[in-house]
Amino acid sequence: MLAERILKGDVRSASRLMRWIDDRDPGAIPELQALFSRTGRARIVGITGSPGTGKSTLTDTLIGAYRRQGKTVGVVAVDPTSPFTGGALLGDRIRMQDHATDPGVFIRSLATRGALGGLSRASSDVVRVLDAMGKDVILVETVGVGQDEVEIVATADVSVVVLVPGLGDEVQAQKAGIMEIADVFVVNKADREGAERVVAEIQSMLSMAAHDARRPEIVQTVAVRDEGIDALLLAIEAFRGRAEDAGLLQQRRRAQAQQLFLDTLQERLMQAVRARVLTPAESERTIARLAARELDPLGAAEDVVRRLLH
Ligand SMILES: Nc1nc2c(ncn2[C@@H]2O[C@H](COP(=O)(O)OP(=O)(O)O)[C@@H](O)[C@H]2O)c(=O)[nH]1
Ligand SMILES: [Mg+2]
Repeated sequence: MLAERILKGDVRSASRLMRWIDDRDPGAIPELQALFSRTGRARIVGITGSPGTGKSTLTDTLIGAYRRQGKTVGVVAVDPTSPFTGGALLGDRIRMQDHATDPGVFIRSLATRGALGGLSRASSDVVRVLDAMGKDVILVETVGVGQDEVEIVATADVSVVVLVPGLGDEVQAQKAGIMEIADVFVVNKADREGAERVVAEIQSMLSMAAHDARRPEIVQTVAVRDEGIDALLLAIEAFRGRAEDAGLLQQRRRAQAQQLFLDTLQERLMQAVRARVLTPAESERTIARLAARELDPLGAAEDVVRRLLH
């Protein structure tokens, strides 16, 4: 099994399993099962924000900072804007080349060929492989756009949201989705005009929020010059400490376990349905009858459930 070799530190087996995960190859399932009991140790940090805000540059500098602390690092870079080639990540790969020969660092890009919802699933599966490999810290870089990304970020212990000056009403625009999940705000490109204004906007948004362990810190960085990275590390650690004390971390891990269980159950049930009841031909027939209004969706679903149970 790949899992055994991965647990012994074999990097090529890990790469192989990650490729299976990315391709949604069912061979990955028993391997992930075998690894599961060896996961749950790593600290998972999500980094999200609009394209071009400097997430990869920040990730790169964070890798360096954690390595200086003697920690091993895993990275998952998710880019859904590039479903065909994964080519958008080429720049990231080149940039992170410095770490490519460091055995304490493992970087994986996800091309995310999977179907809807497959993205967050694949990402959390790859995180689990890195965790089982014994990486101390796992950085997950995602573009903050859709529901998938919100779900990916929900698998992290700490979520860092990256904003930059000069994108107009950045804070307002992002408010609906990704802003609520921020544990730490980074205002990157602080070398540019307007960083203070972005900080003020975040502050005014936060003044309406509760003053508890959840209240995020705001850190200004210039990722290209490695400035503010120590402050960012401190903010990440401080949040983790507060979250642990307030029971938030345990609560999150429980929610993640619940999500993982329910997602897996759903997937498994659909497999069983397709294998036993809803063959492709049967599915076609049902859909045609629905389209012709000879059948209603609930009735059709009830029929499938009844036949699955008998
Ligand atoms: N001026 C400035 N440019 C930056 C900074 N951080 C990143 N960049 C540049 O912004 C561009 C996008 O960075 P990248 O890390 O690829 O962003 P991503 O799409 O969020 O991963 C690159 O050209 C970086 O060199 C910064 O702090 N200041
Ligand atoms: Mg990037």
